[in-house]
Amino acid sequence: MKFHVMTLFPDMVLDGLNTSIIGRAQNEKIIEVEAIDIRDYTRDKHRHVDDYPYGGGAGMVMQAAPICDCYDDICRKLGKKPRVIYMTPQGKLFNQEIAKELAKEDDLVLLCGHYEGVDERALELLGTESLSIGDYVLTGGELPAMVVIDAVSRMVHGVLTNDESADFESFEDNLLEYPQYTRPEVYKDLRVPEVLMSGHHANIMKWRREKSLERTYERRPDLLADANLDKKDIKYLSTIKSLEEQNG
Ligand code: 4F9
Repeated sequence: MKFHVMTLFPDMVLDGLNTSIIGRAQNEKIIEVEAIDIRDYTRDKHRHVDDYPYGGGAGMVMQAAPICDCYDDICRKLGKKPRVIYMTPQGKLFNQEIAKELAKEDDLVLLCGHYEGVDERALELLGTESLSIGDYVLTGGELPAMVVIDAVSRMVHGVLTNDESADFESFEDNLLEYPQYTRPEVYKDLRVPEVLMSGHHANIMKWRREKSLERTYERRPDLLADANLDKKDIKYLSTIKSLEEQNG
């Protein structure tokens, strides 16, 4: 899978994705990240990519032409028109389900804005979809694009090794991850939970499931509405709830 990132700061994007698992996946050619400098597509002799907003107001707006020309060049080289995703707080909230869905694409274009935004006509002409990574404003779309690339890449077959497998993780059943422990057995008087030392696989699985349910209930109860729960899970949750009611 190839990501084509349209940005004013190509080094920021490349530098942030060349380490660890995503760096390895690029070395192994399982994924590719290309960062294209929108400034290379300006026809202005001063290489301007932004201008004052019509109607007045603070800040600058990225012009449509360099963005559209940049996208046309990507399409010409690929011989097709890949989906374009514009990173904006006004977009649909990114989540694991969207990451999985995007991982099916062969090519994906990510548009990173700066300043006060992008001329609306560029978004219209490119038929962009919009994604937000959360309700906050950043200085540009590069970090959100990197977040999306990371989350999508790890859903691409071959990016994670067996050890790193995506199966038993947070959000798989729409539940939070259970707590993890490693050596030593006692650290600053804190013991590893006994069941994890027992070697009893079925008990360990049961304990982990219950911890996941407990955590999700306490920290992210909103997730439970869409969680994959069986009868035992529902029963366990109801015992947590009644314990809570008893203790006030
Ligand atoms: C994009 C914030 C996506 C959150 C882009 C400034 C952004 C953002 N999610 N903030 N430019």
